[in-house]
Amino acid sequence: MTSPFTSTTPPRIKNTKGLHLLTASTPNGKKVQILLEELSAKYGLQWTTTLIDLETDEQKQPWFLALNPNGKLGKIPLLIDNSPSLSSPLTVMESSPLYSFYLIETYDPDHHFHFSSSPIYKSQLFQWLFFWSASGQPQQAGLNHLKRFAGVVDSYAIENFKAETLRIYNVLELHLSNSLAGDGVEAREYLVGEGRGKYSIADINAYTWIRAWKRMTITEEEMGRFPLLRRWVERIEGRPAVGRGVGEGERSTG
Ligand SMILES: N[C@@H](CCC(=O)N[C@@H](CS)C(=O)NCC(=O)O)C(=O)O
Repeated sequence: MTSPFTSTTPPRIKNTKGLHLLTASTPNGKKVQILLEELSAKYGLQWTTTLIDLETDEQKQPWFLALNPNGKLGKIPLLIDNSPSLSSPLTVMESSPLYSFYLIETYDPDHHFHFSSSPIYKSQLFQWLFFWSASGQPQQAGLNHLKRFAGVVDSYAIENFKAETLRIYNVLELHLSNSLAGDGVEAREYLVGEGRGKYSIADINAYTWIRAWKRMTITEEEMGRFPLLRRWVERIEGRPAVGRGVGEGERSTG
């Protein structure tokens, strides 16, 4: 592998040894920040971050595009692993595979935030990860963009994105209720795992988006239809690593 750095890559990024996350204060950035905080709490994992200014299109600068395998599409989050064990710095794009395959496989050997011993739970983990990333995230992101940033009002598109986002919330509510598992079965606390479930990357992946429901124009009345989902948000919010992970600003551990 050749180095992804160019002569204009900022020194803070180029010279960092170990893990360095290029991020911004968005749900996709924060889902990776949360996992790094969780891994730090469990294993003492260390990393640094650089905040990318999306308003000035810093992610479209040639030095950034050279780092991102997604060619001309400058997007955060982007992780650089410049650990001594690698022959040259490795870049990883796309928030959900970034942490589900790379960070988890490499830095969570004890499976605190995933499932490896059971093919059933491993399969369920990927079902809920992909369900959110492929079905929930694009709808909520579309709603957010059209309602808050598009500059034109397209009521049909907005209603469509909102209806689909709420439909996905309803699927999550039904899943958390465990009602399909039979009478008398307790509601789930987390999306995947035995019984009431175990906190995992499937939860983090959806949480950073769903926690922002109000900002993303979902009303109290609409959210009132999903009491279990609201409690799930509060439960995850209560984790100290989550509180640190959703914080603003550059971060450096160790
Ligand atoms: N599917 C990607 C989406 C990444 C994405 O859309 N990132 C946004 C911020 S959350 C971004 O970088 N926007 C800047 C741009 O599109 O120029 C992921 O999950 O990582």
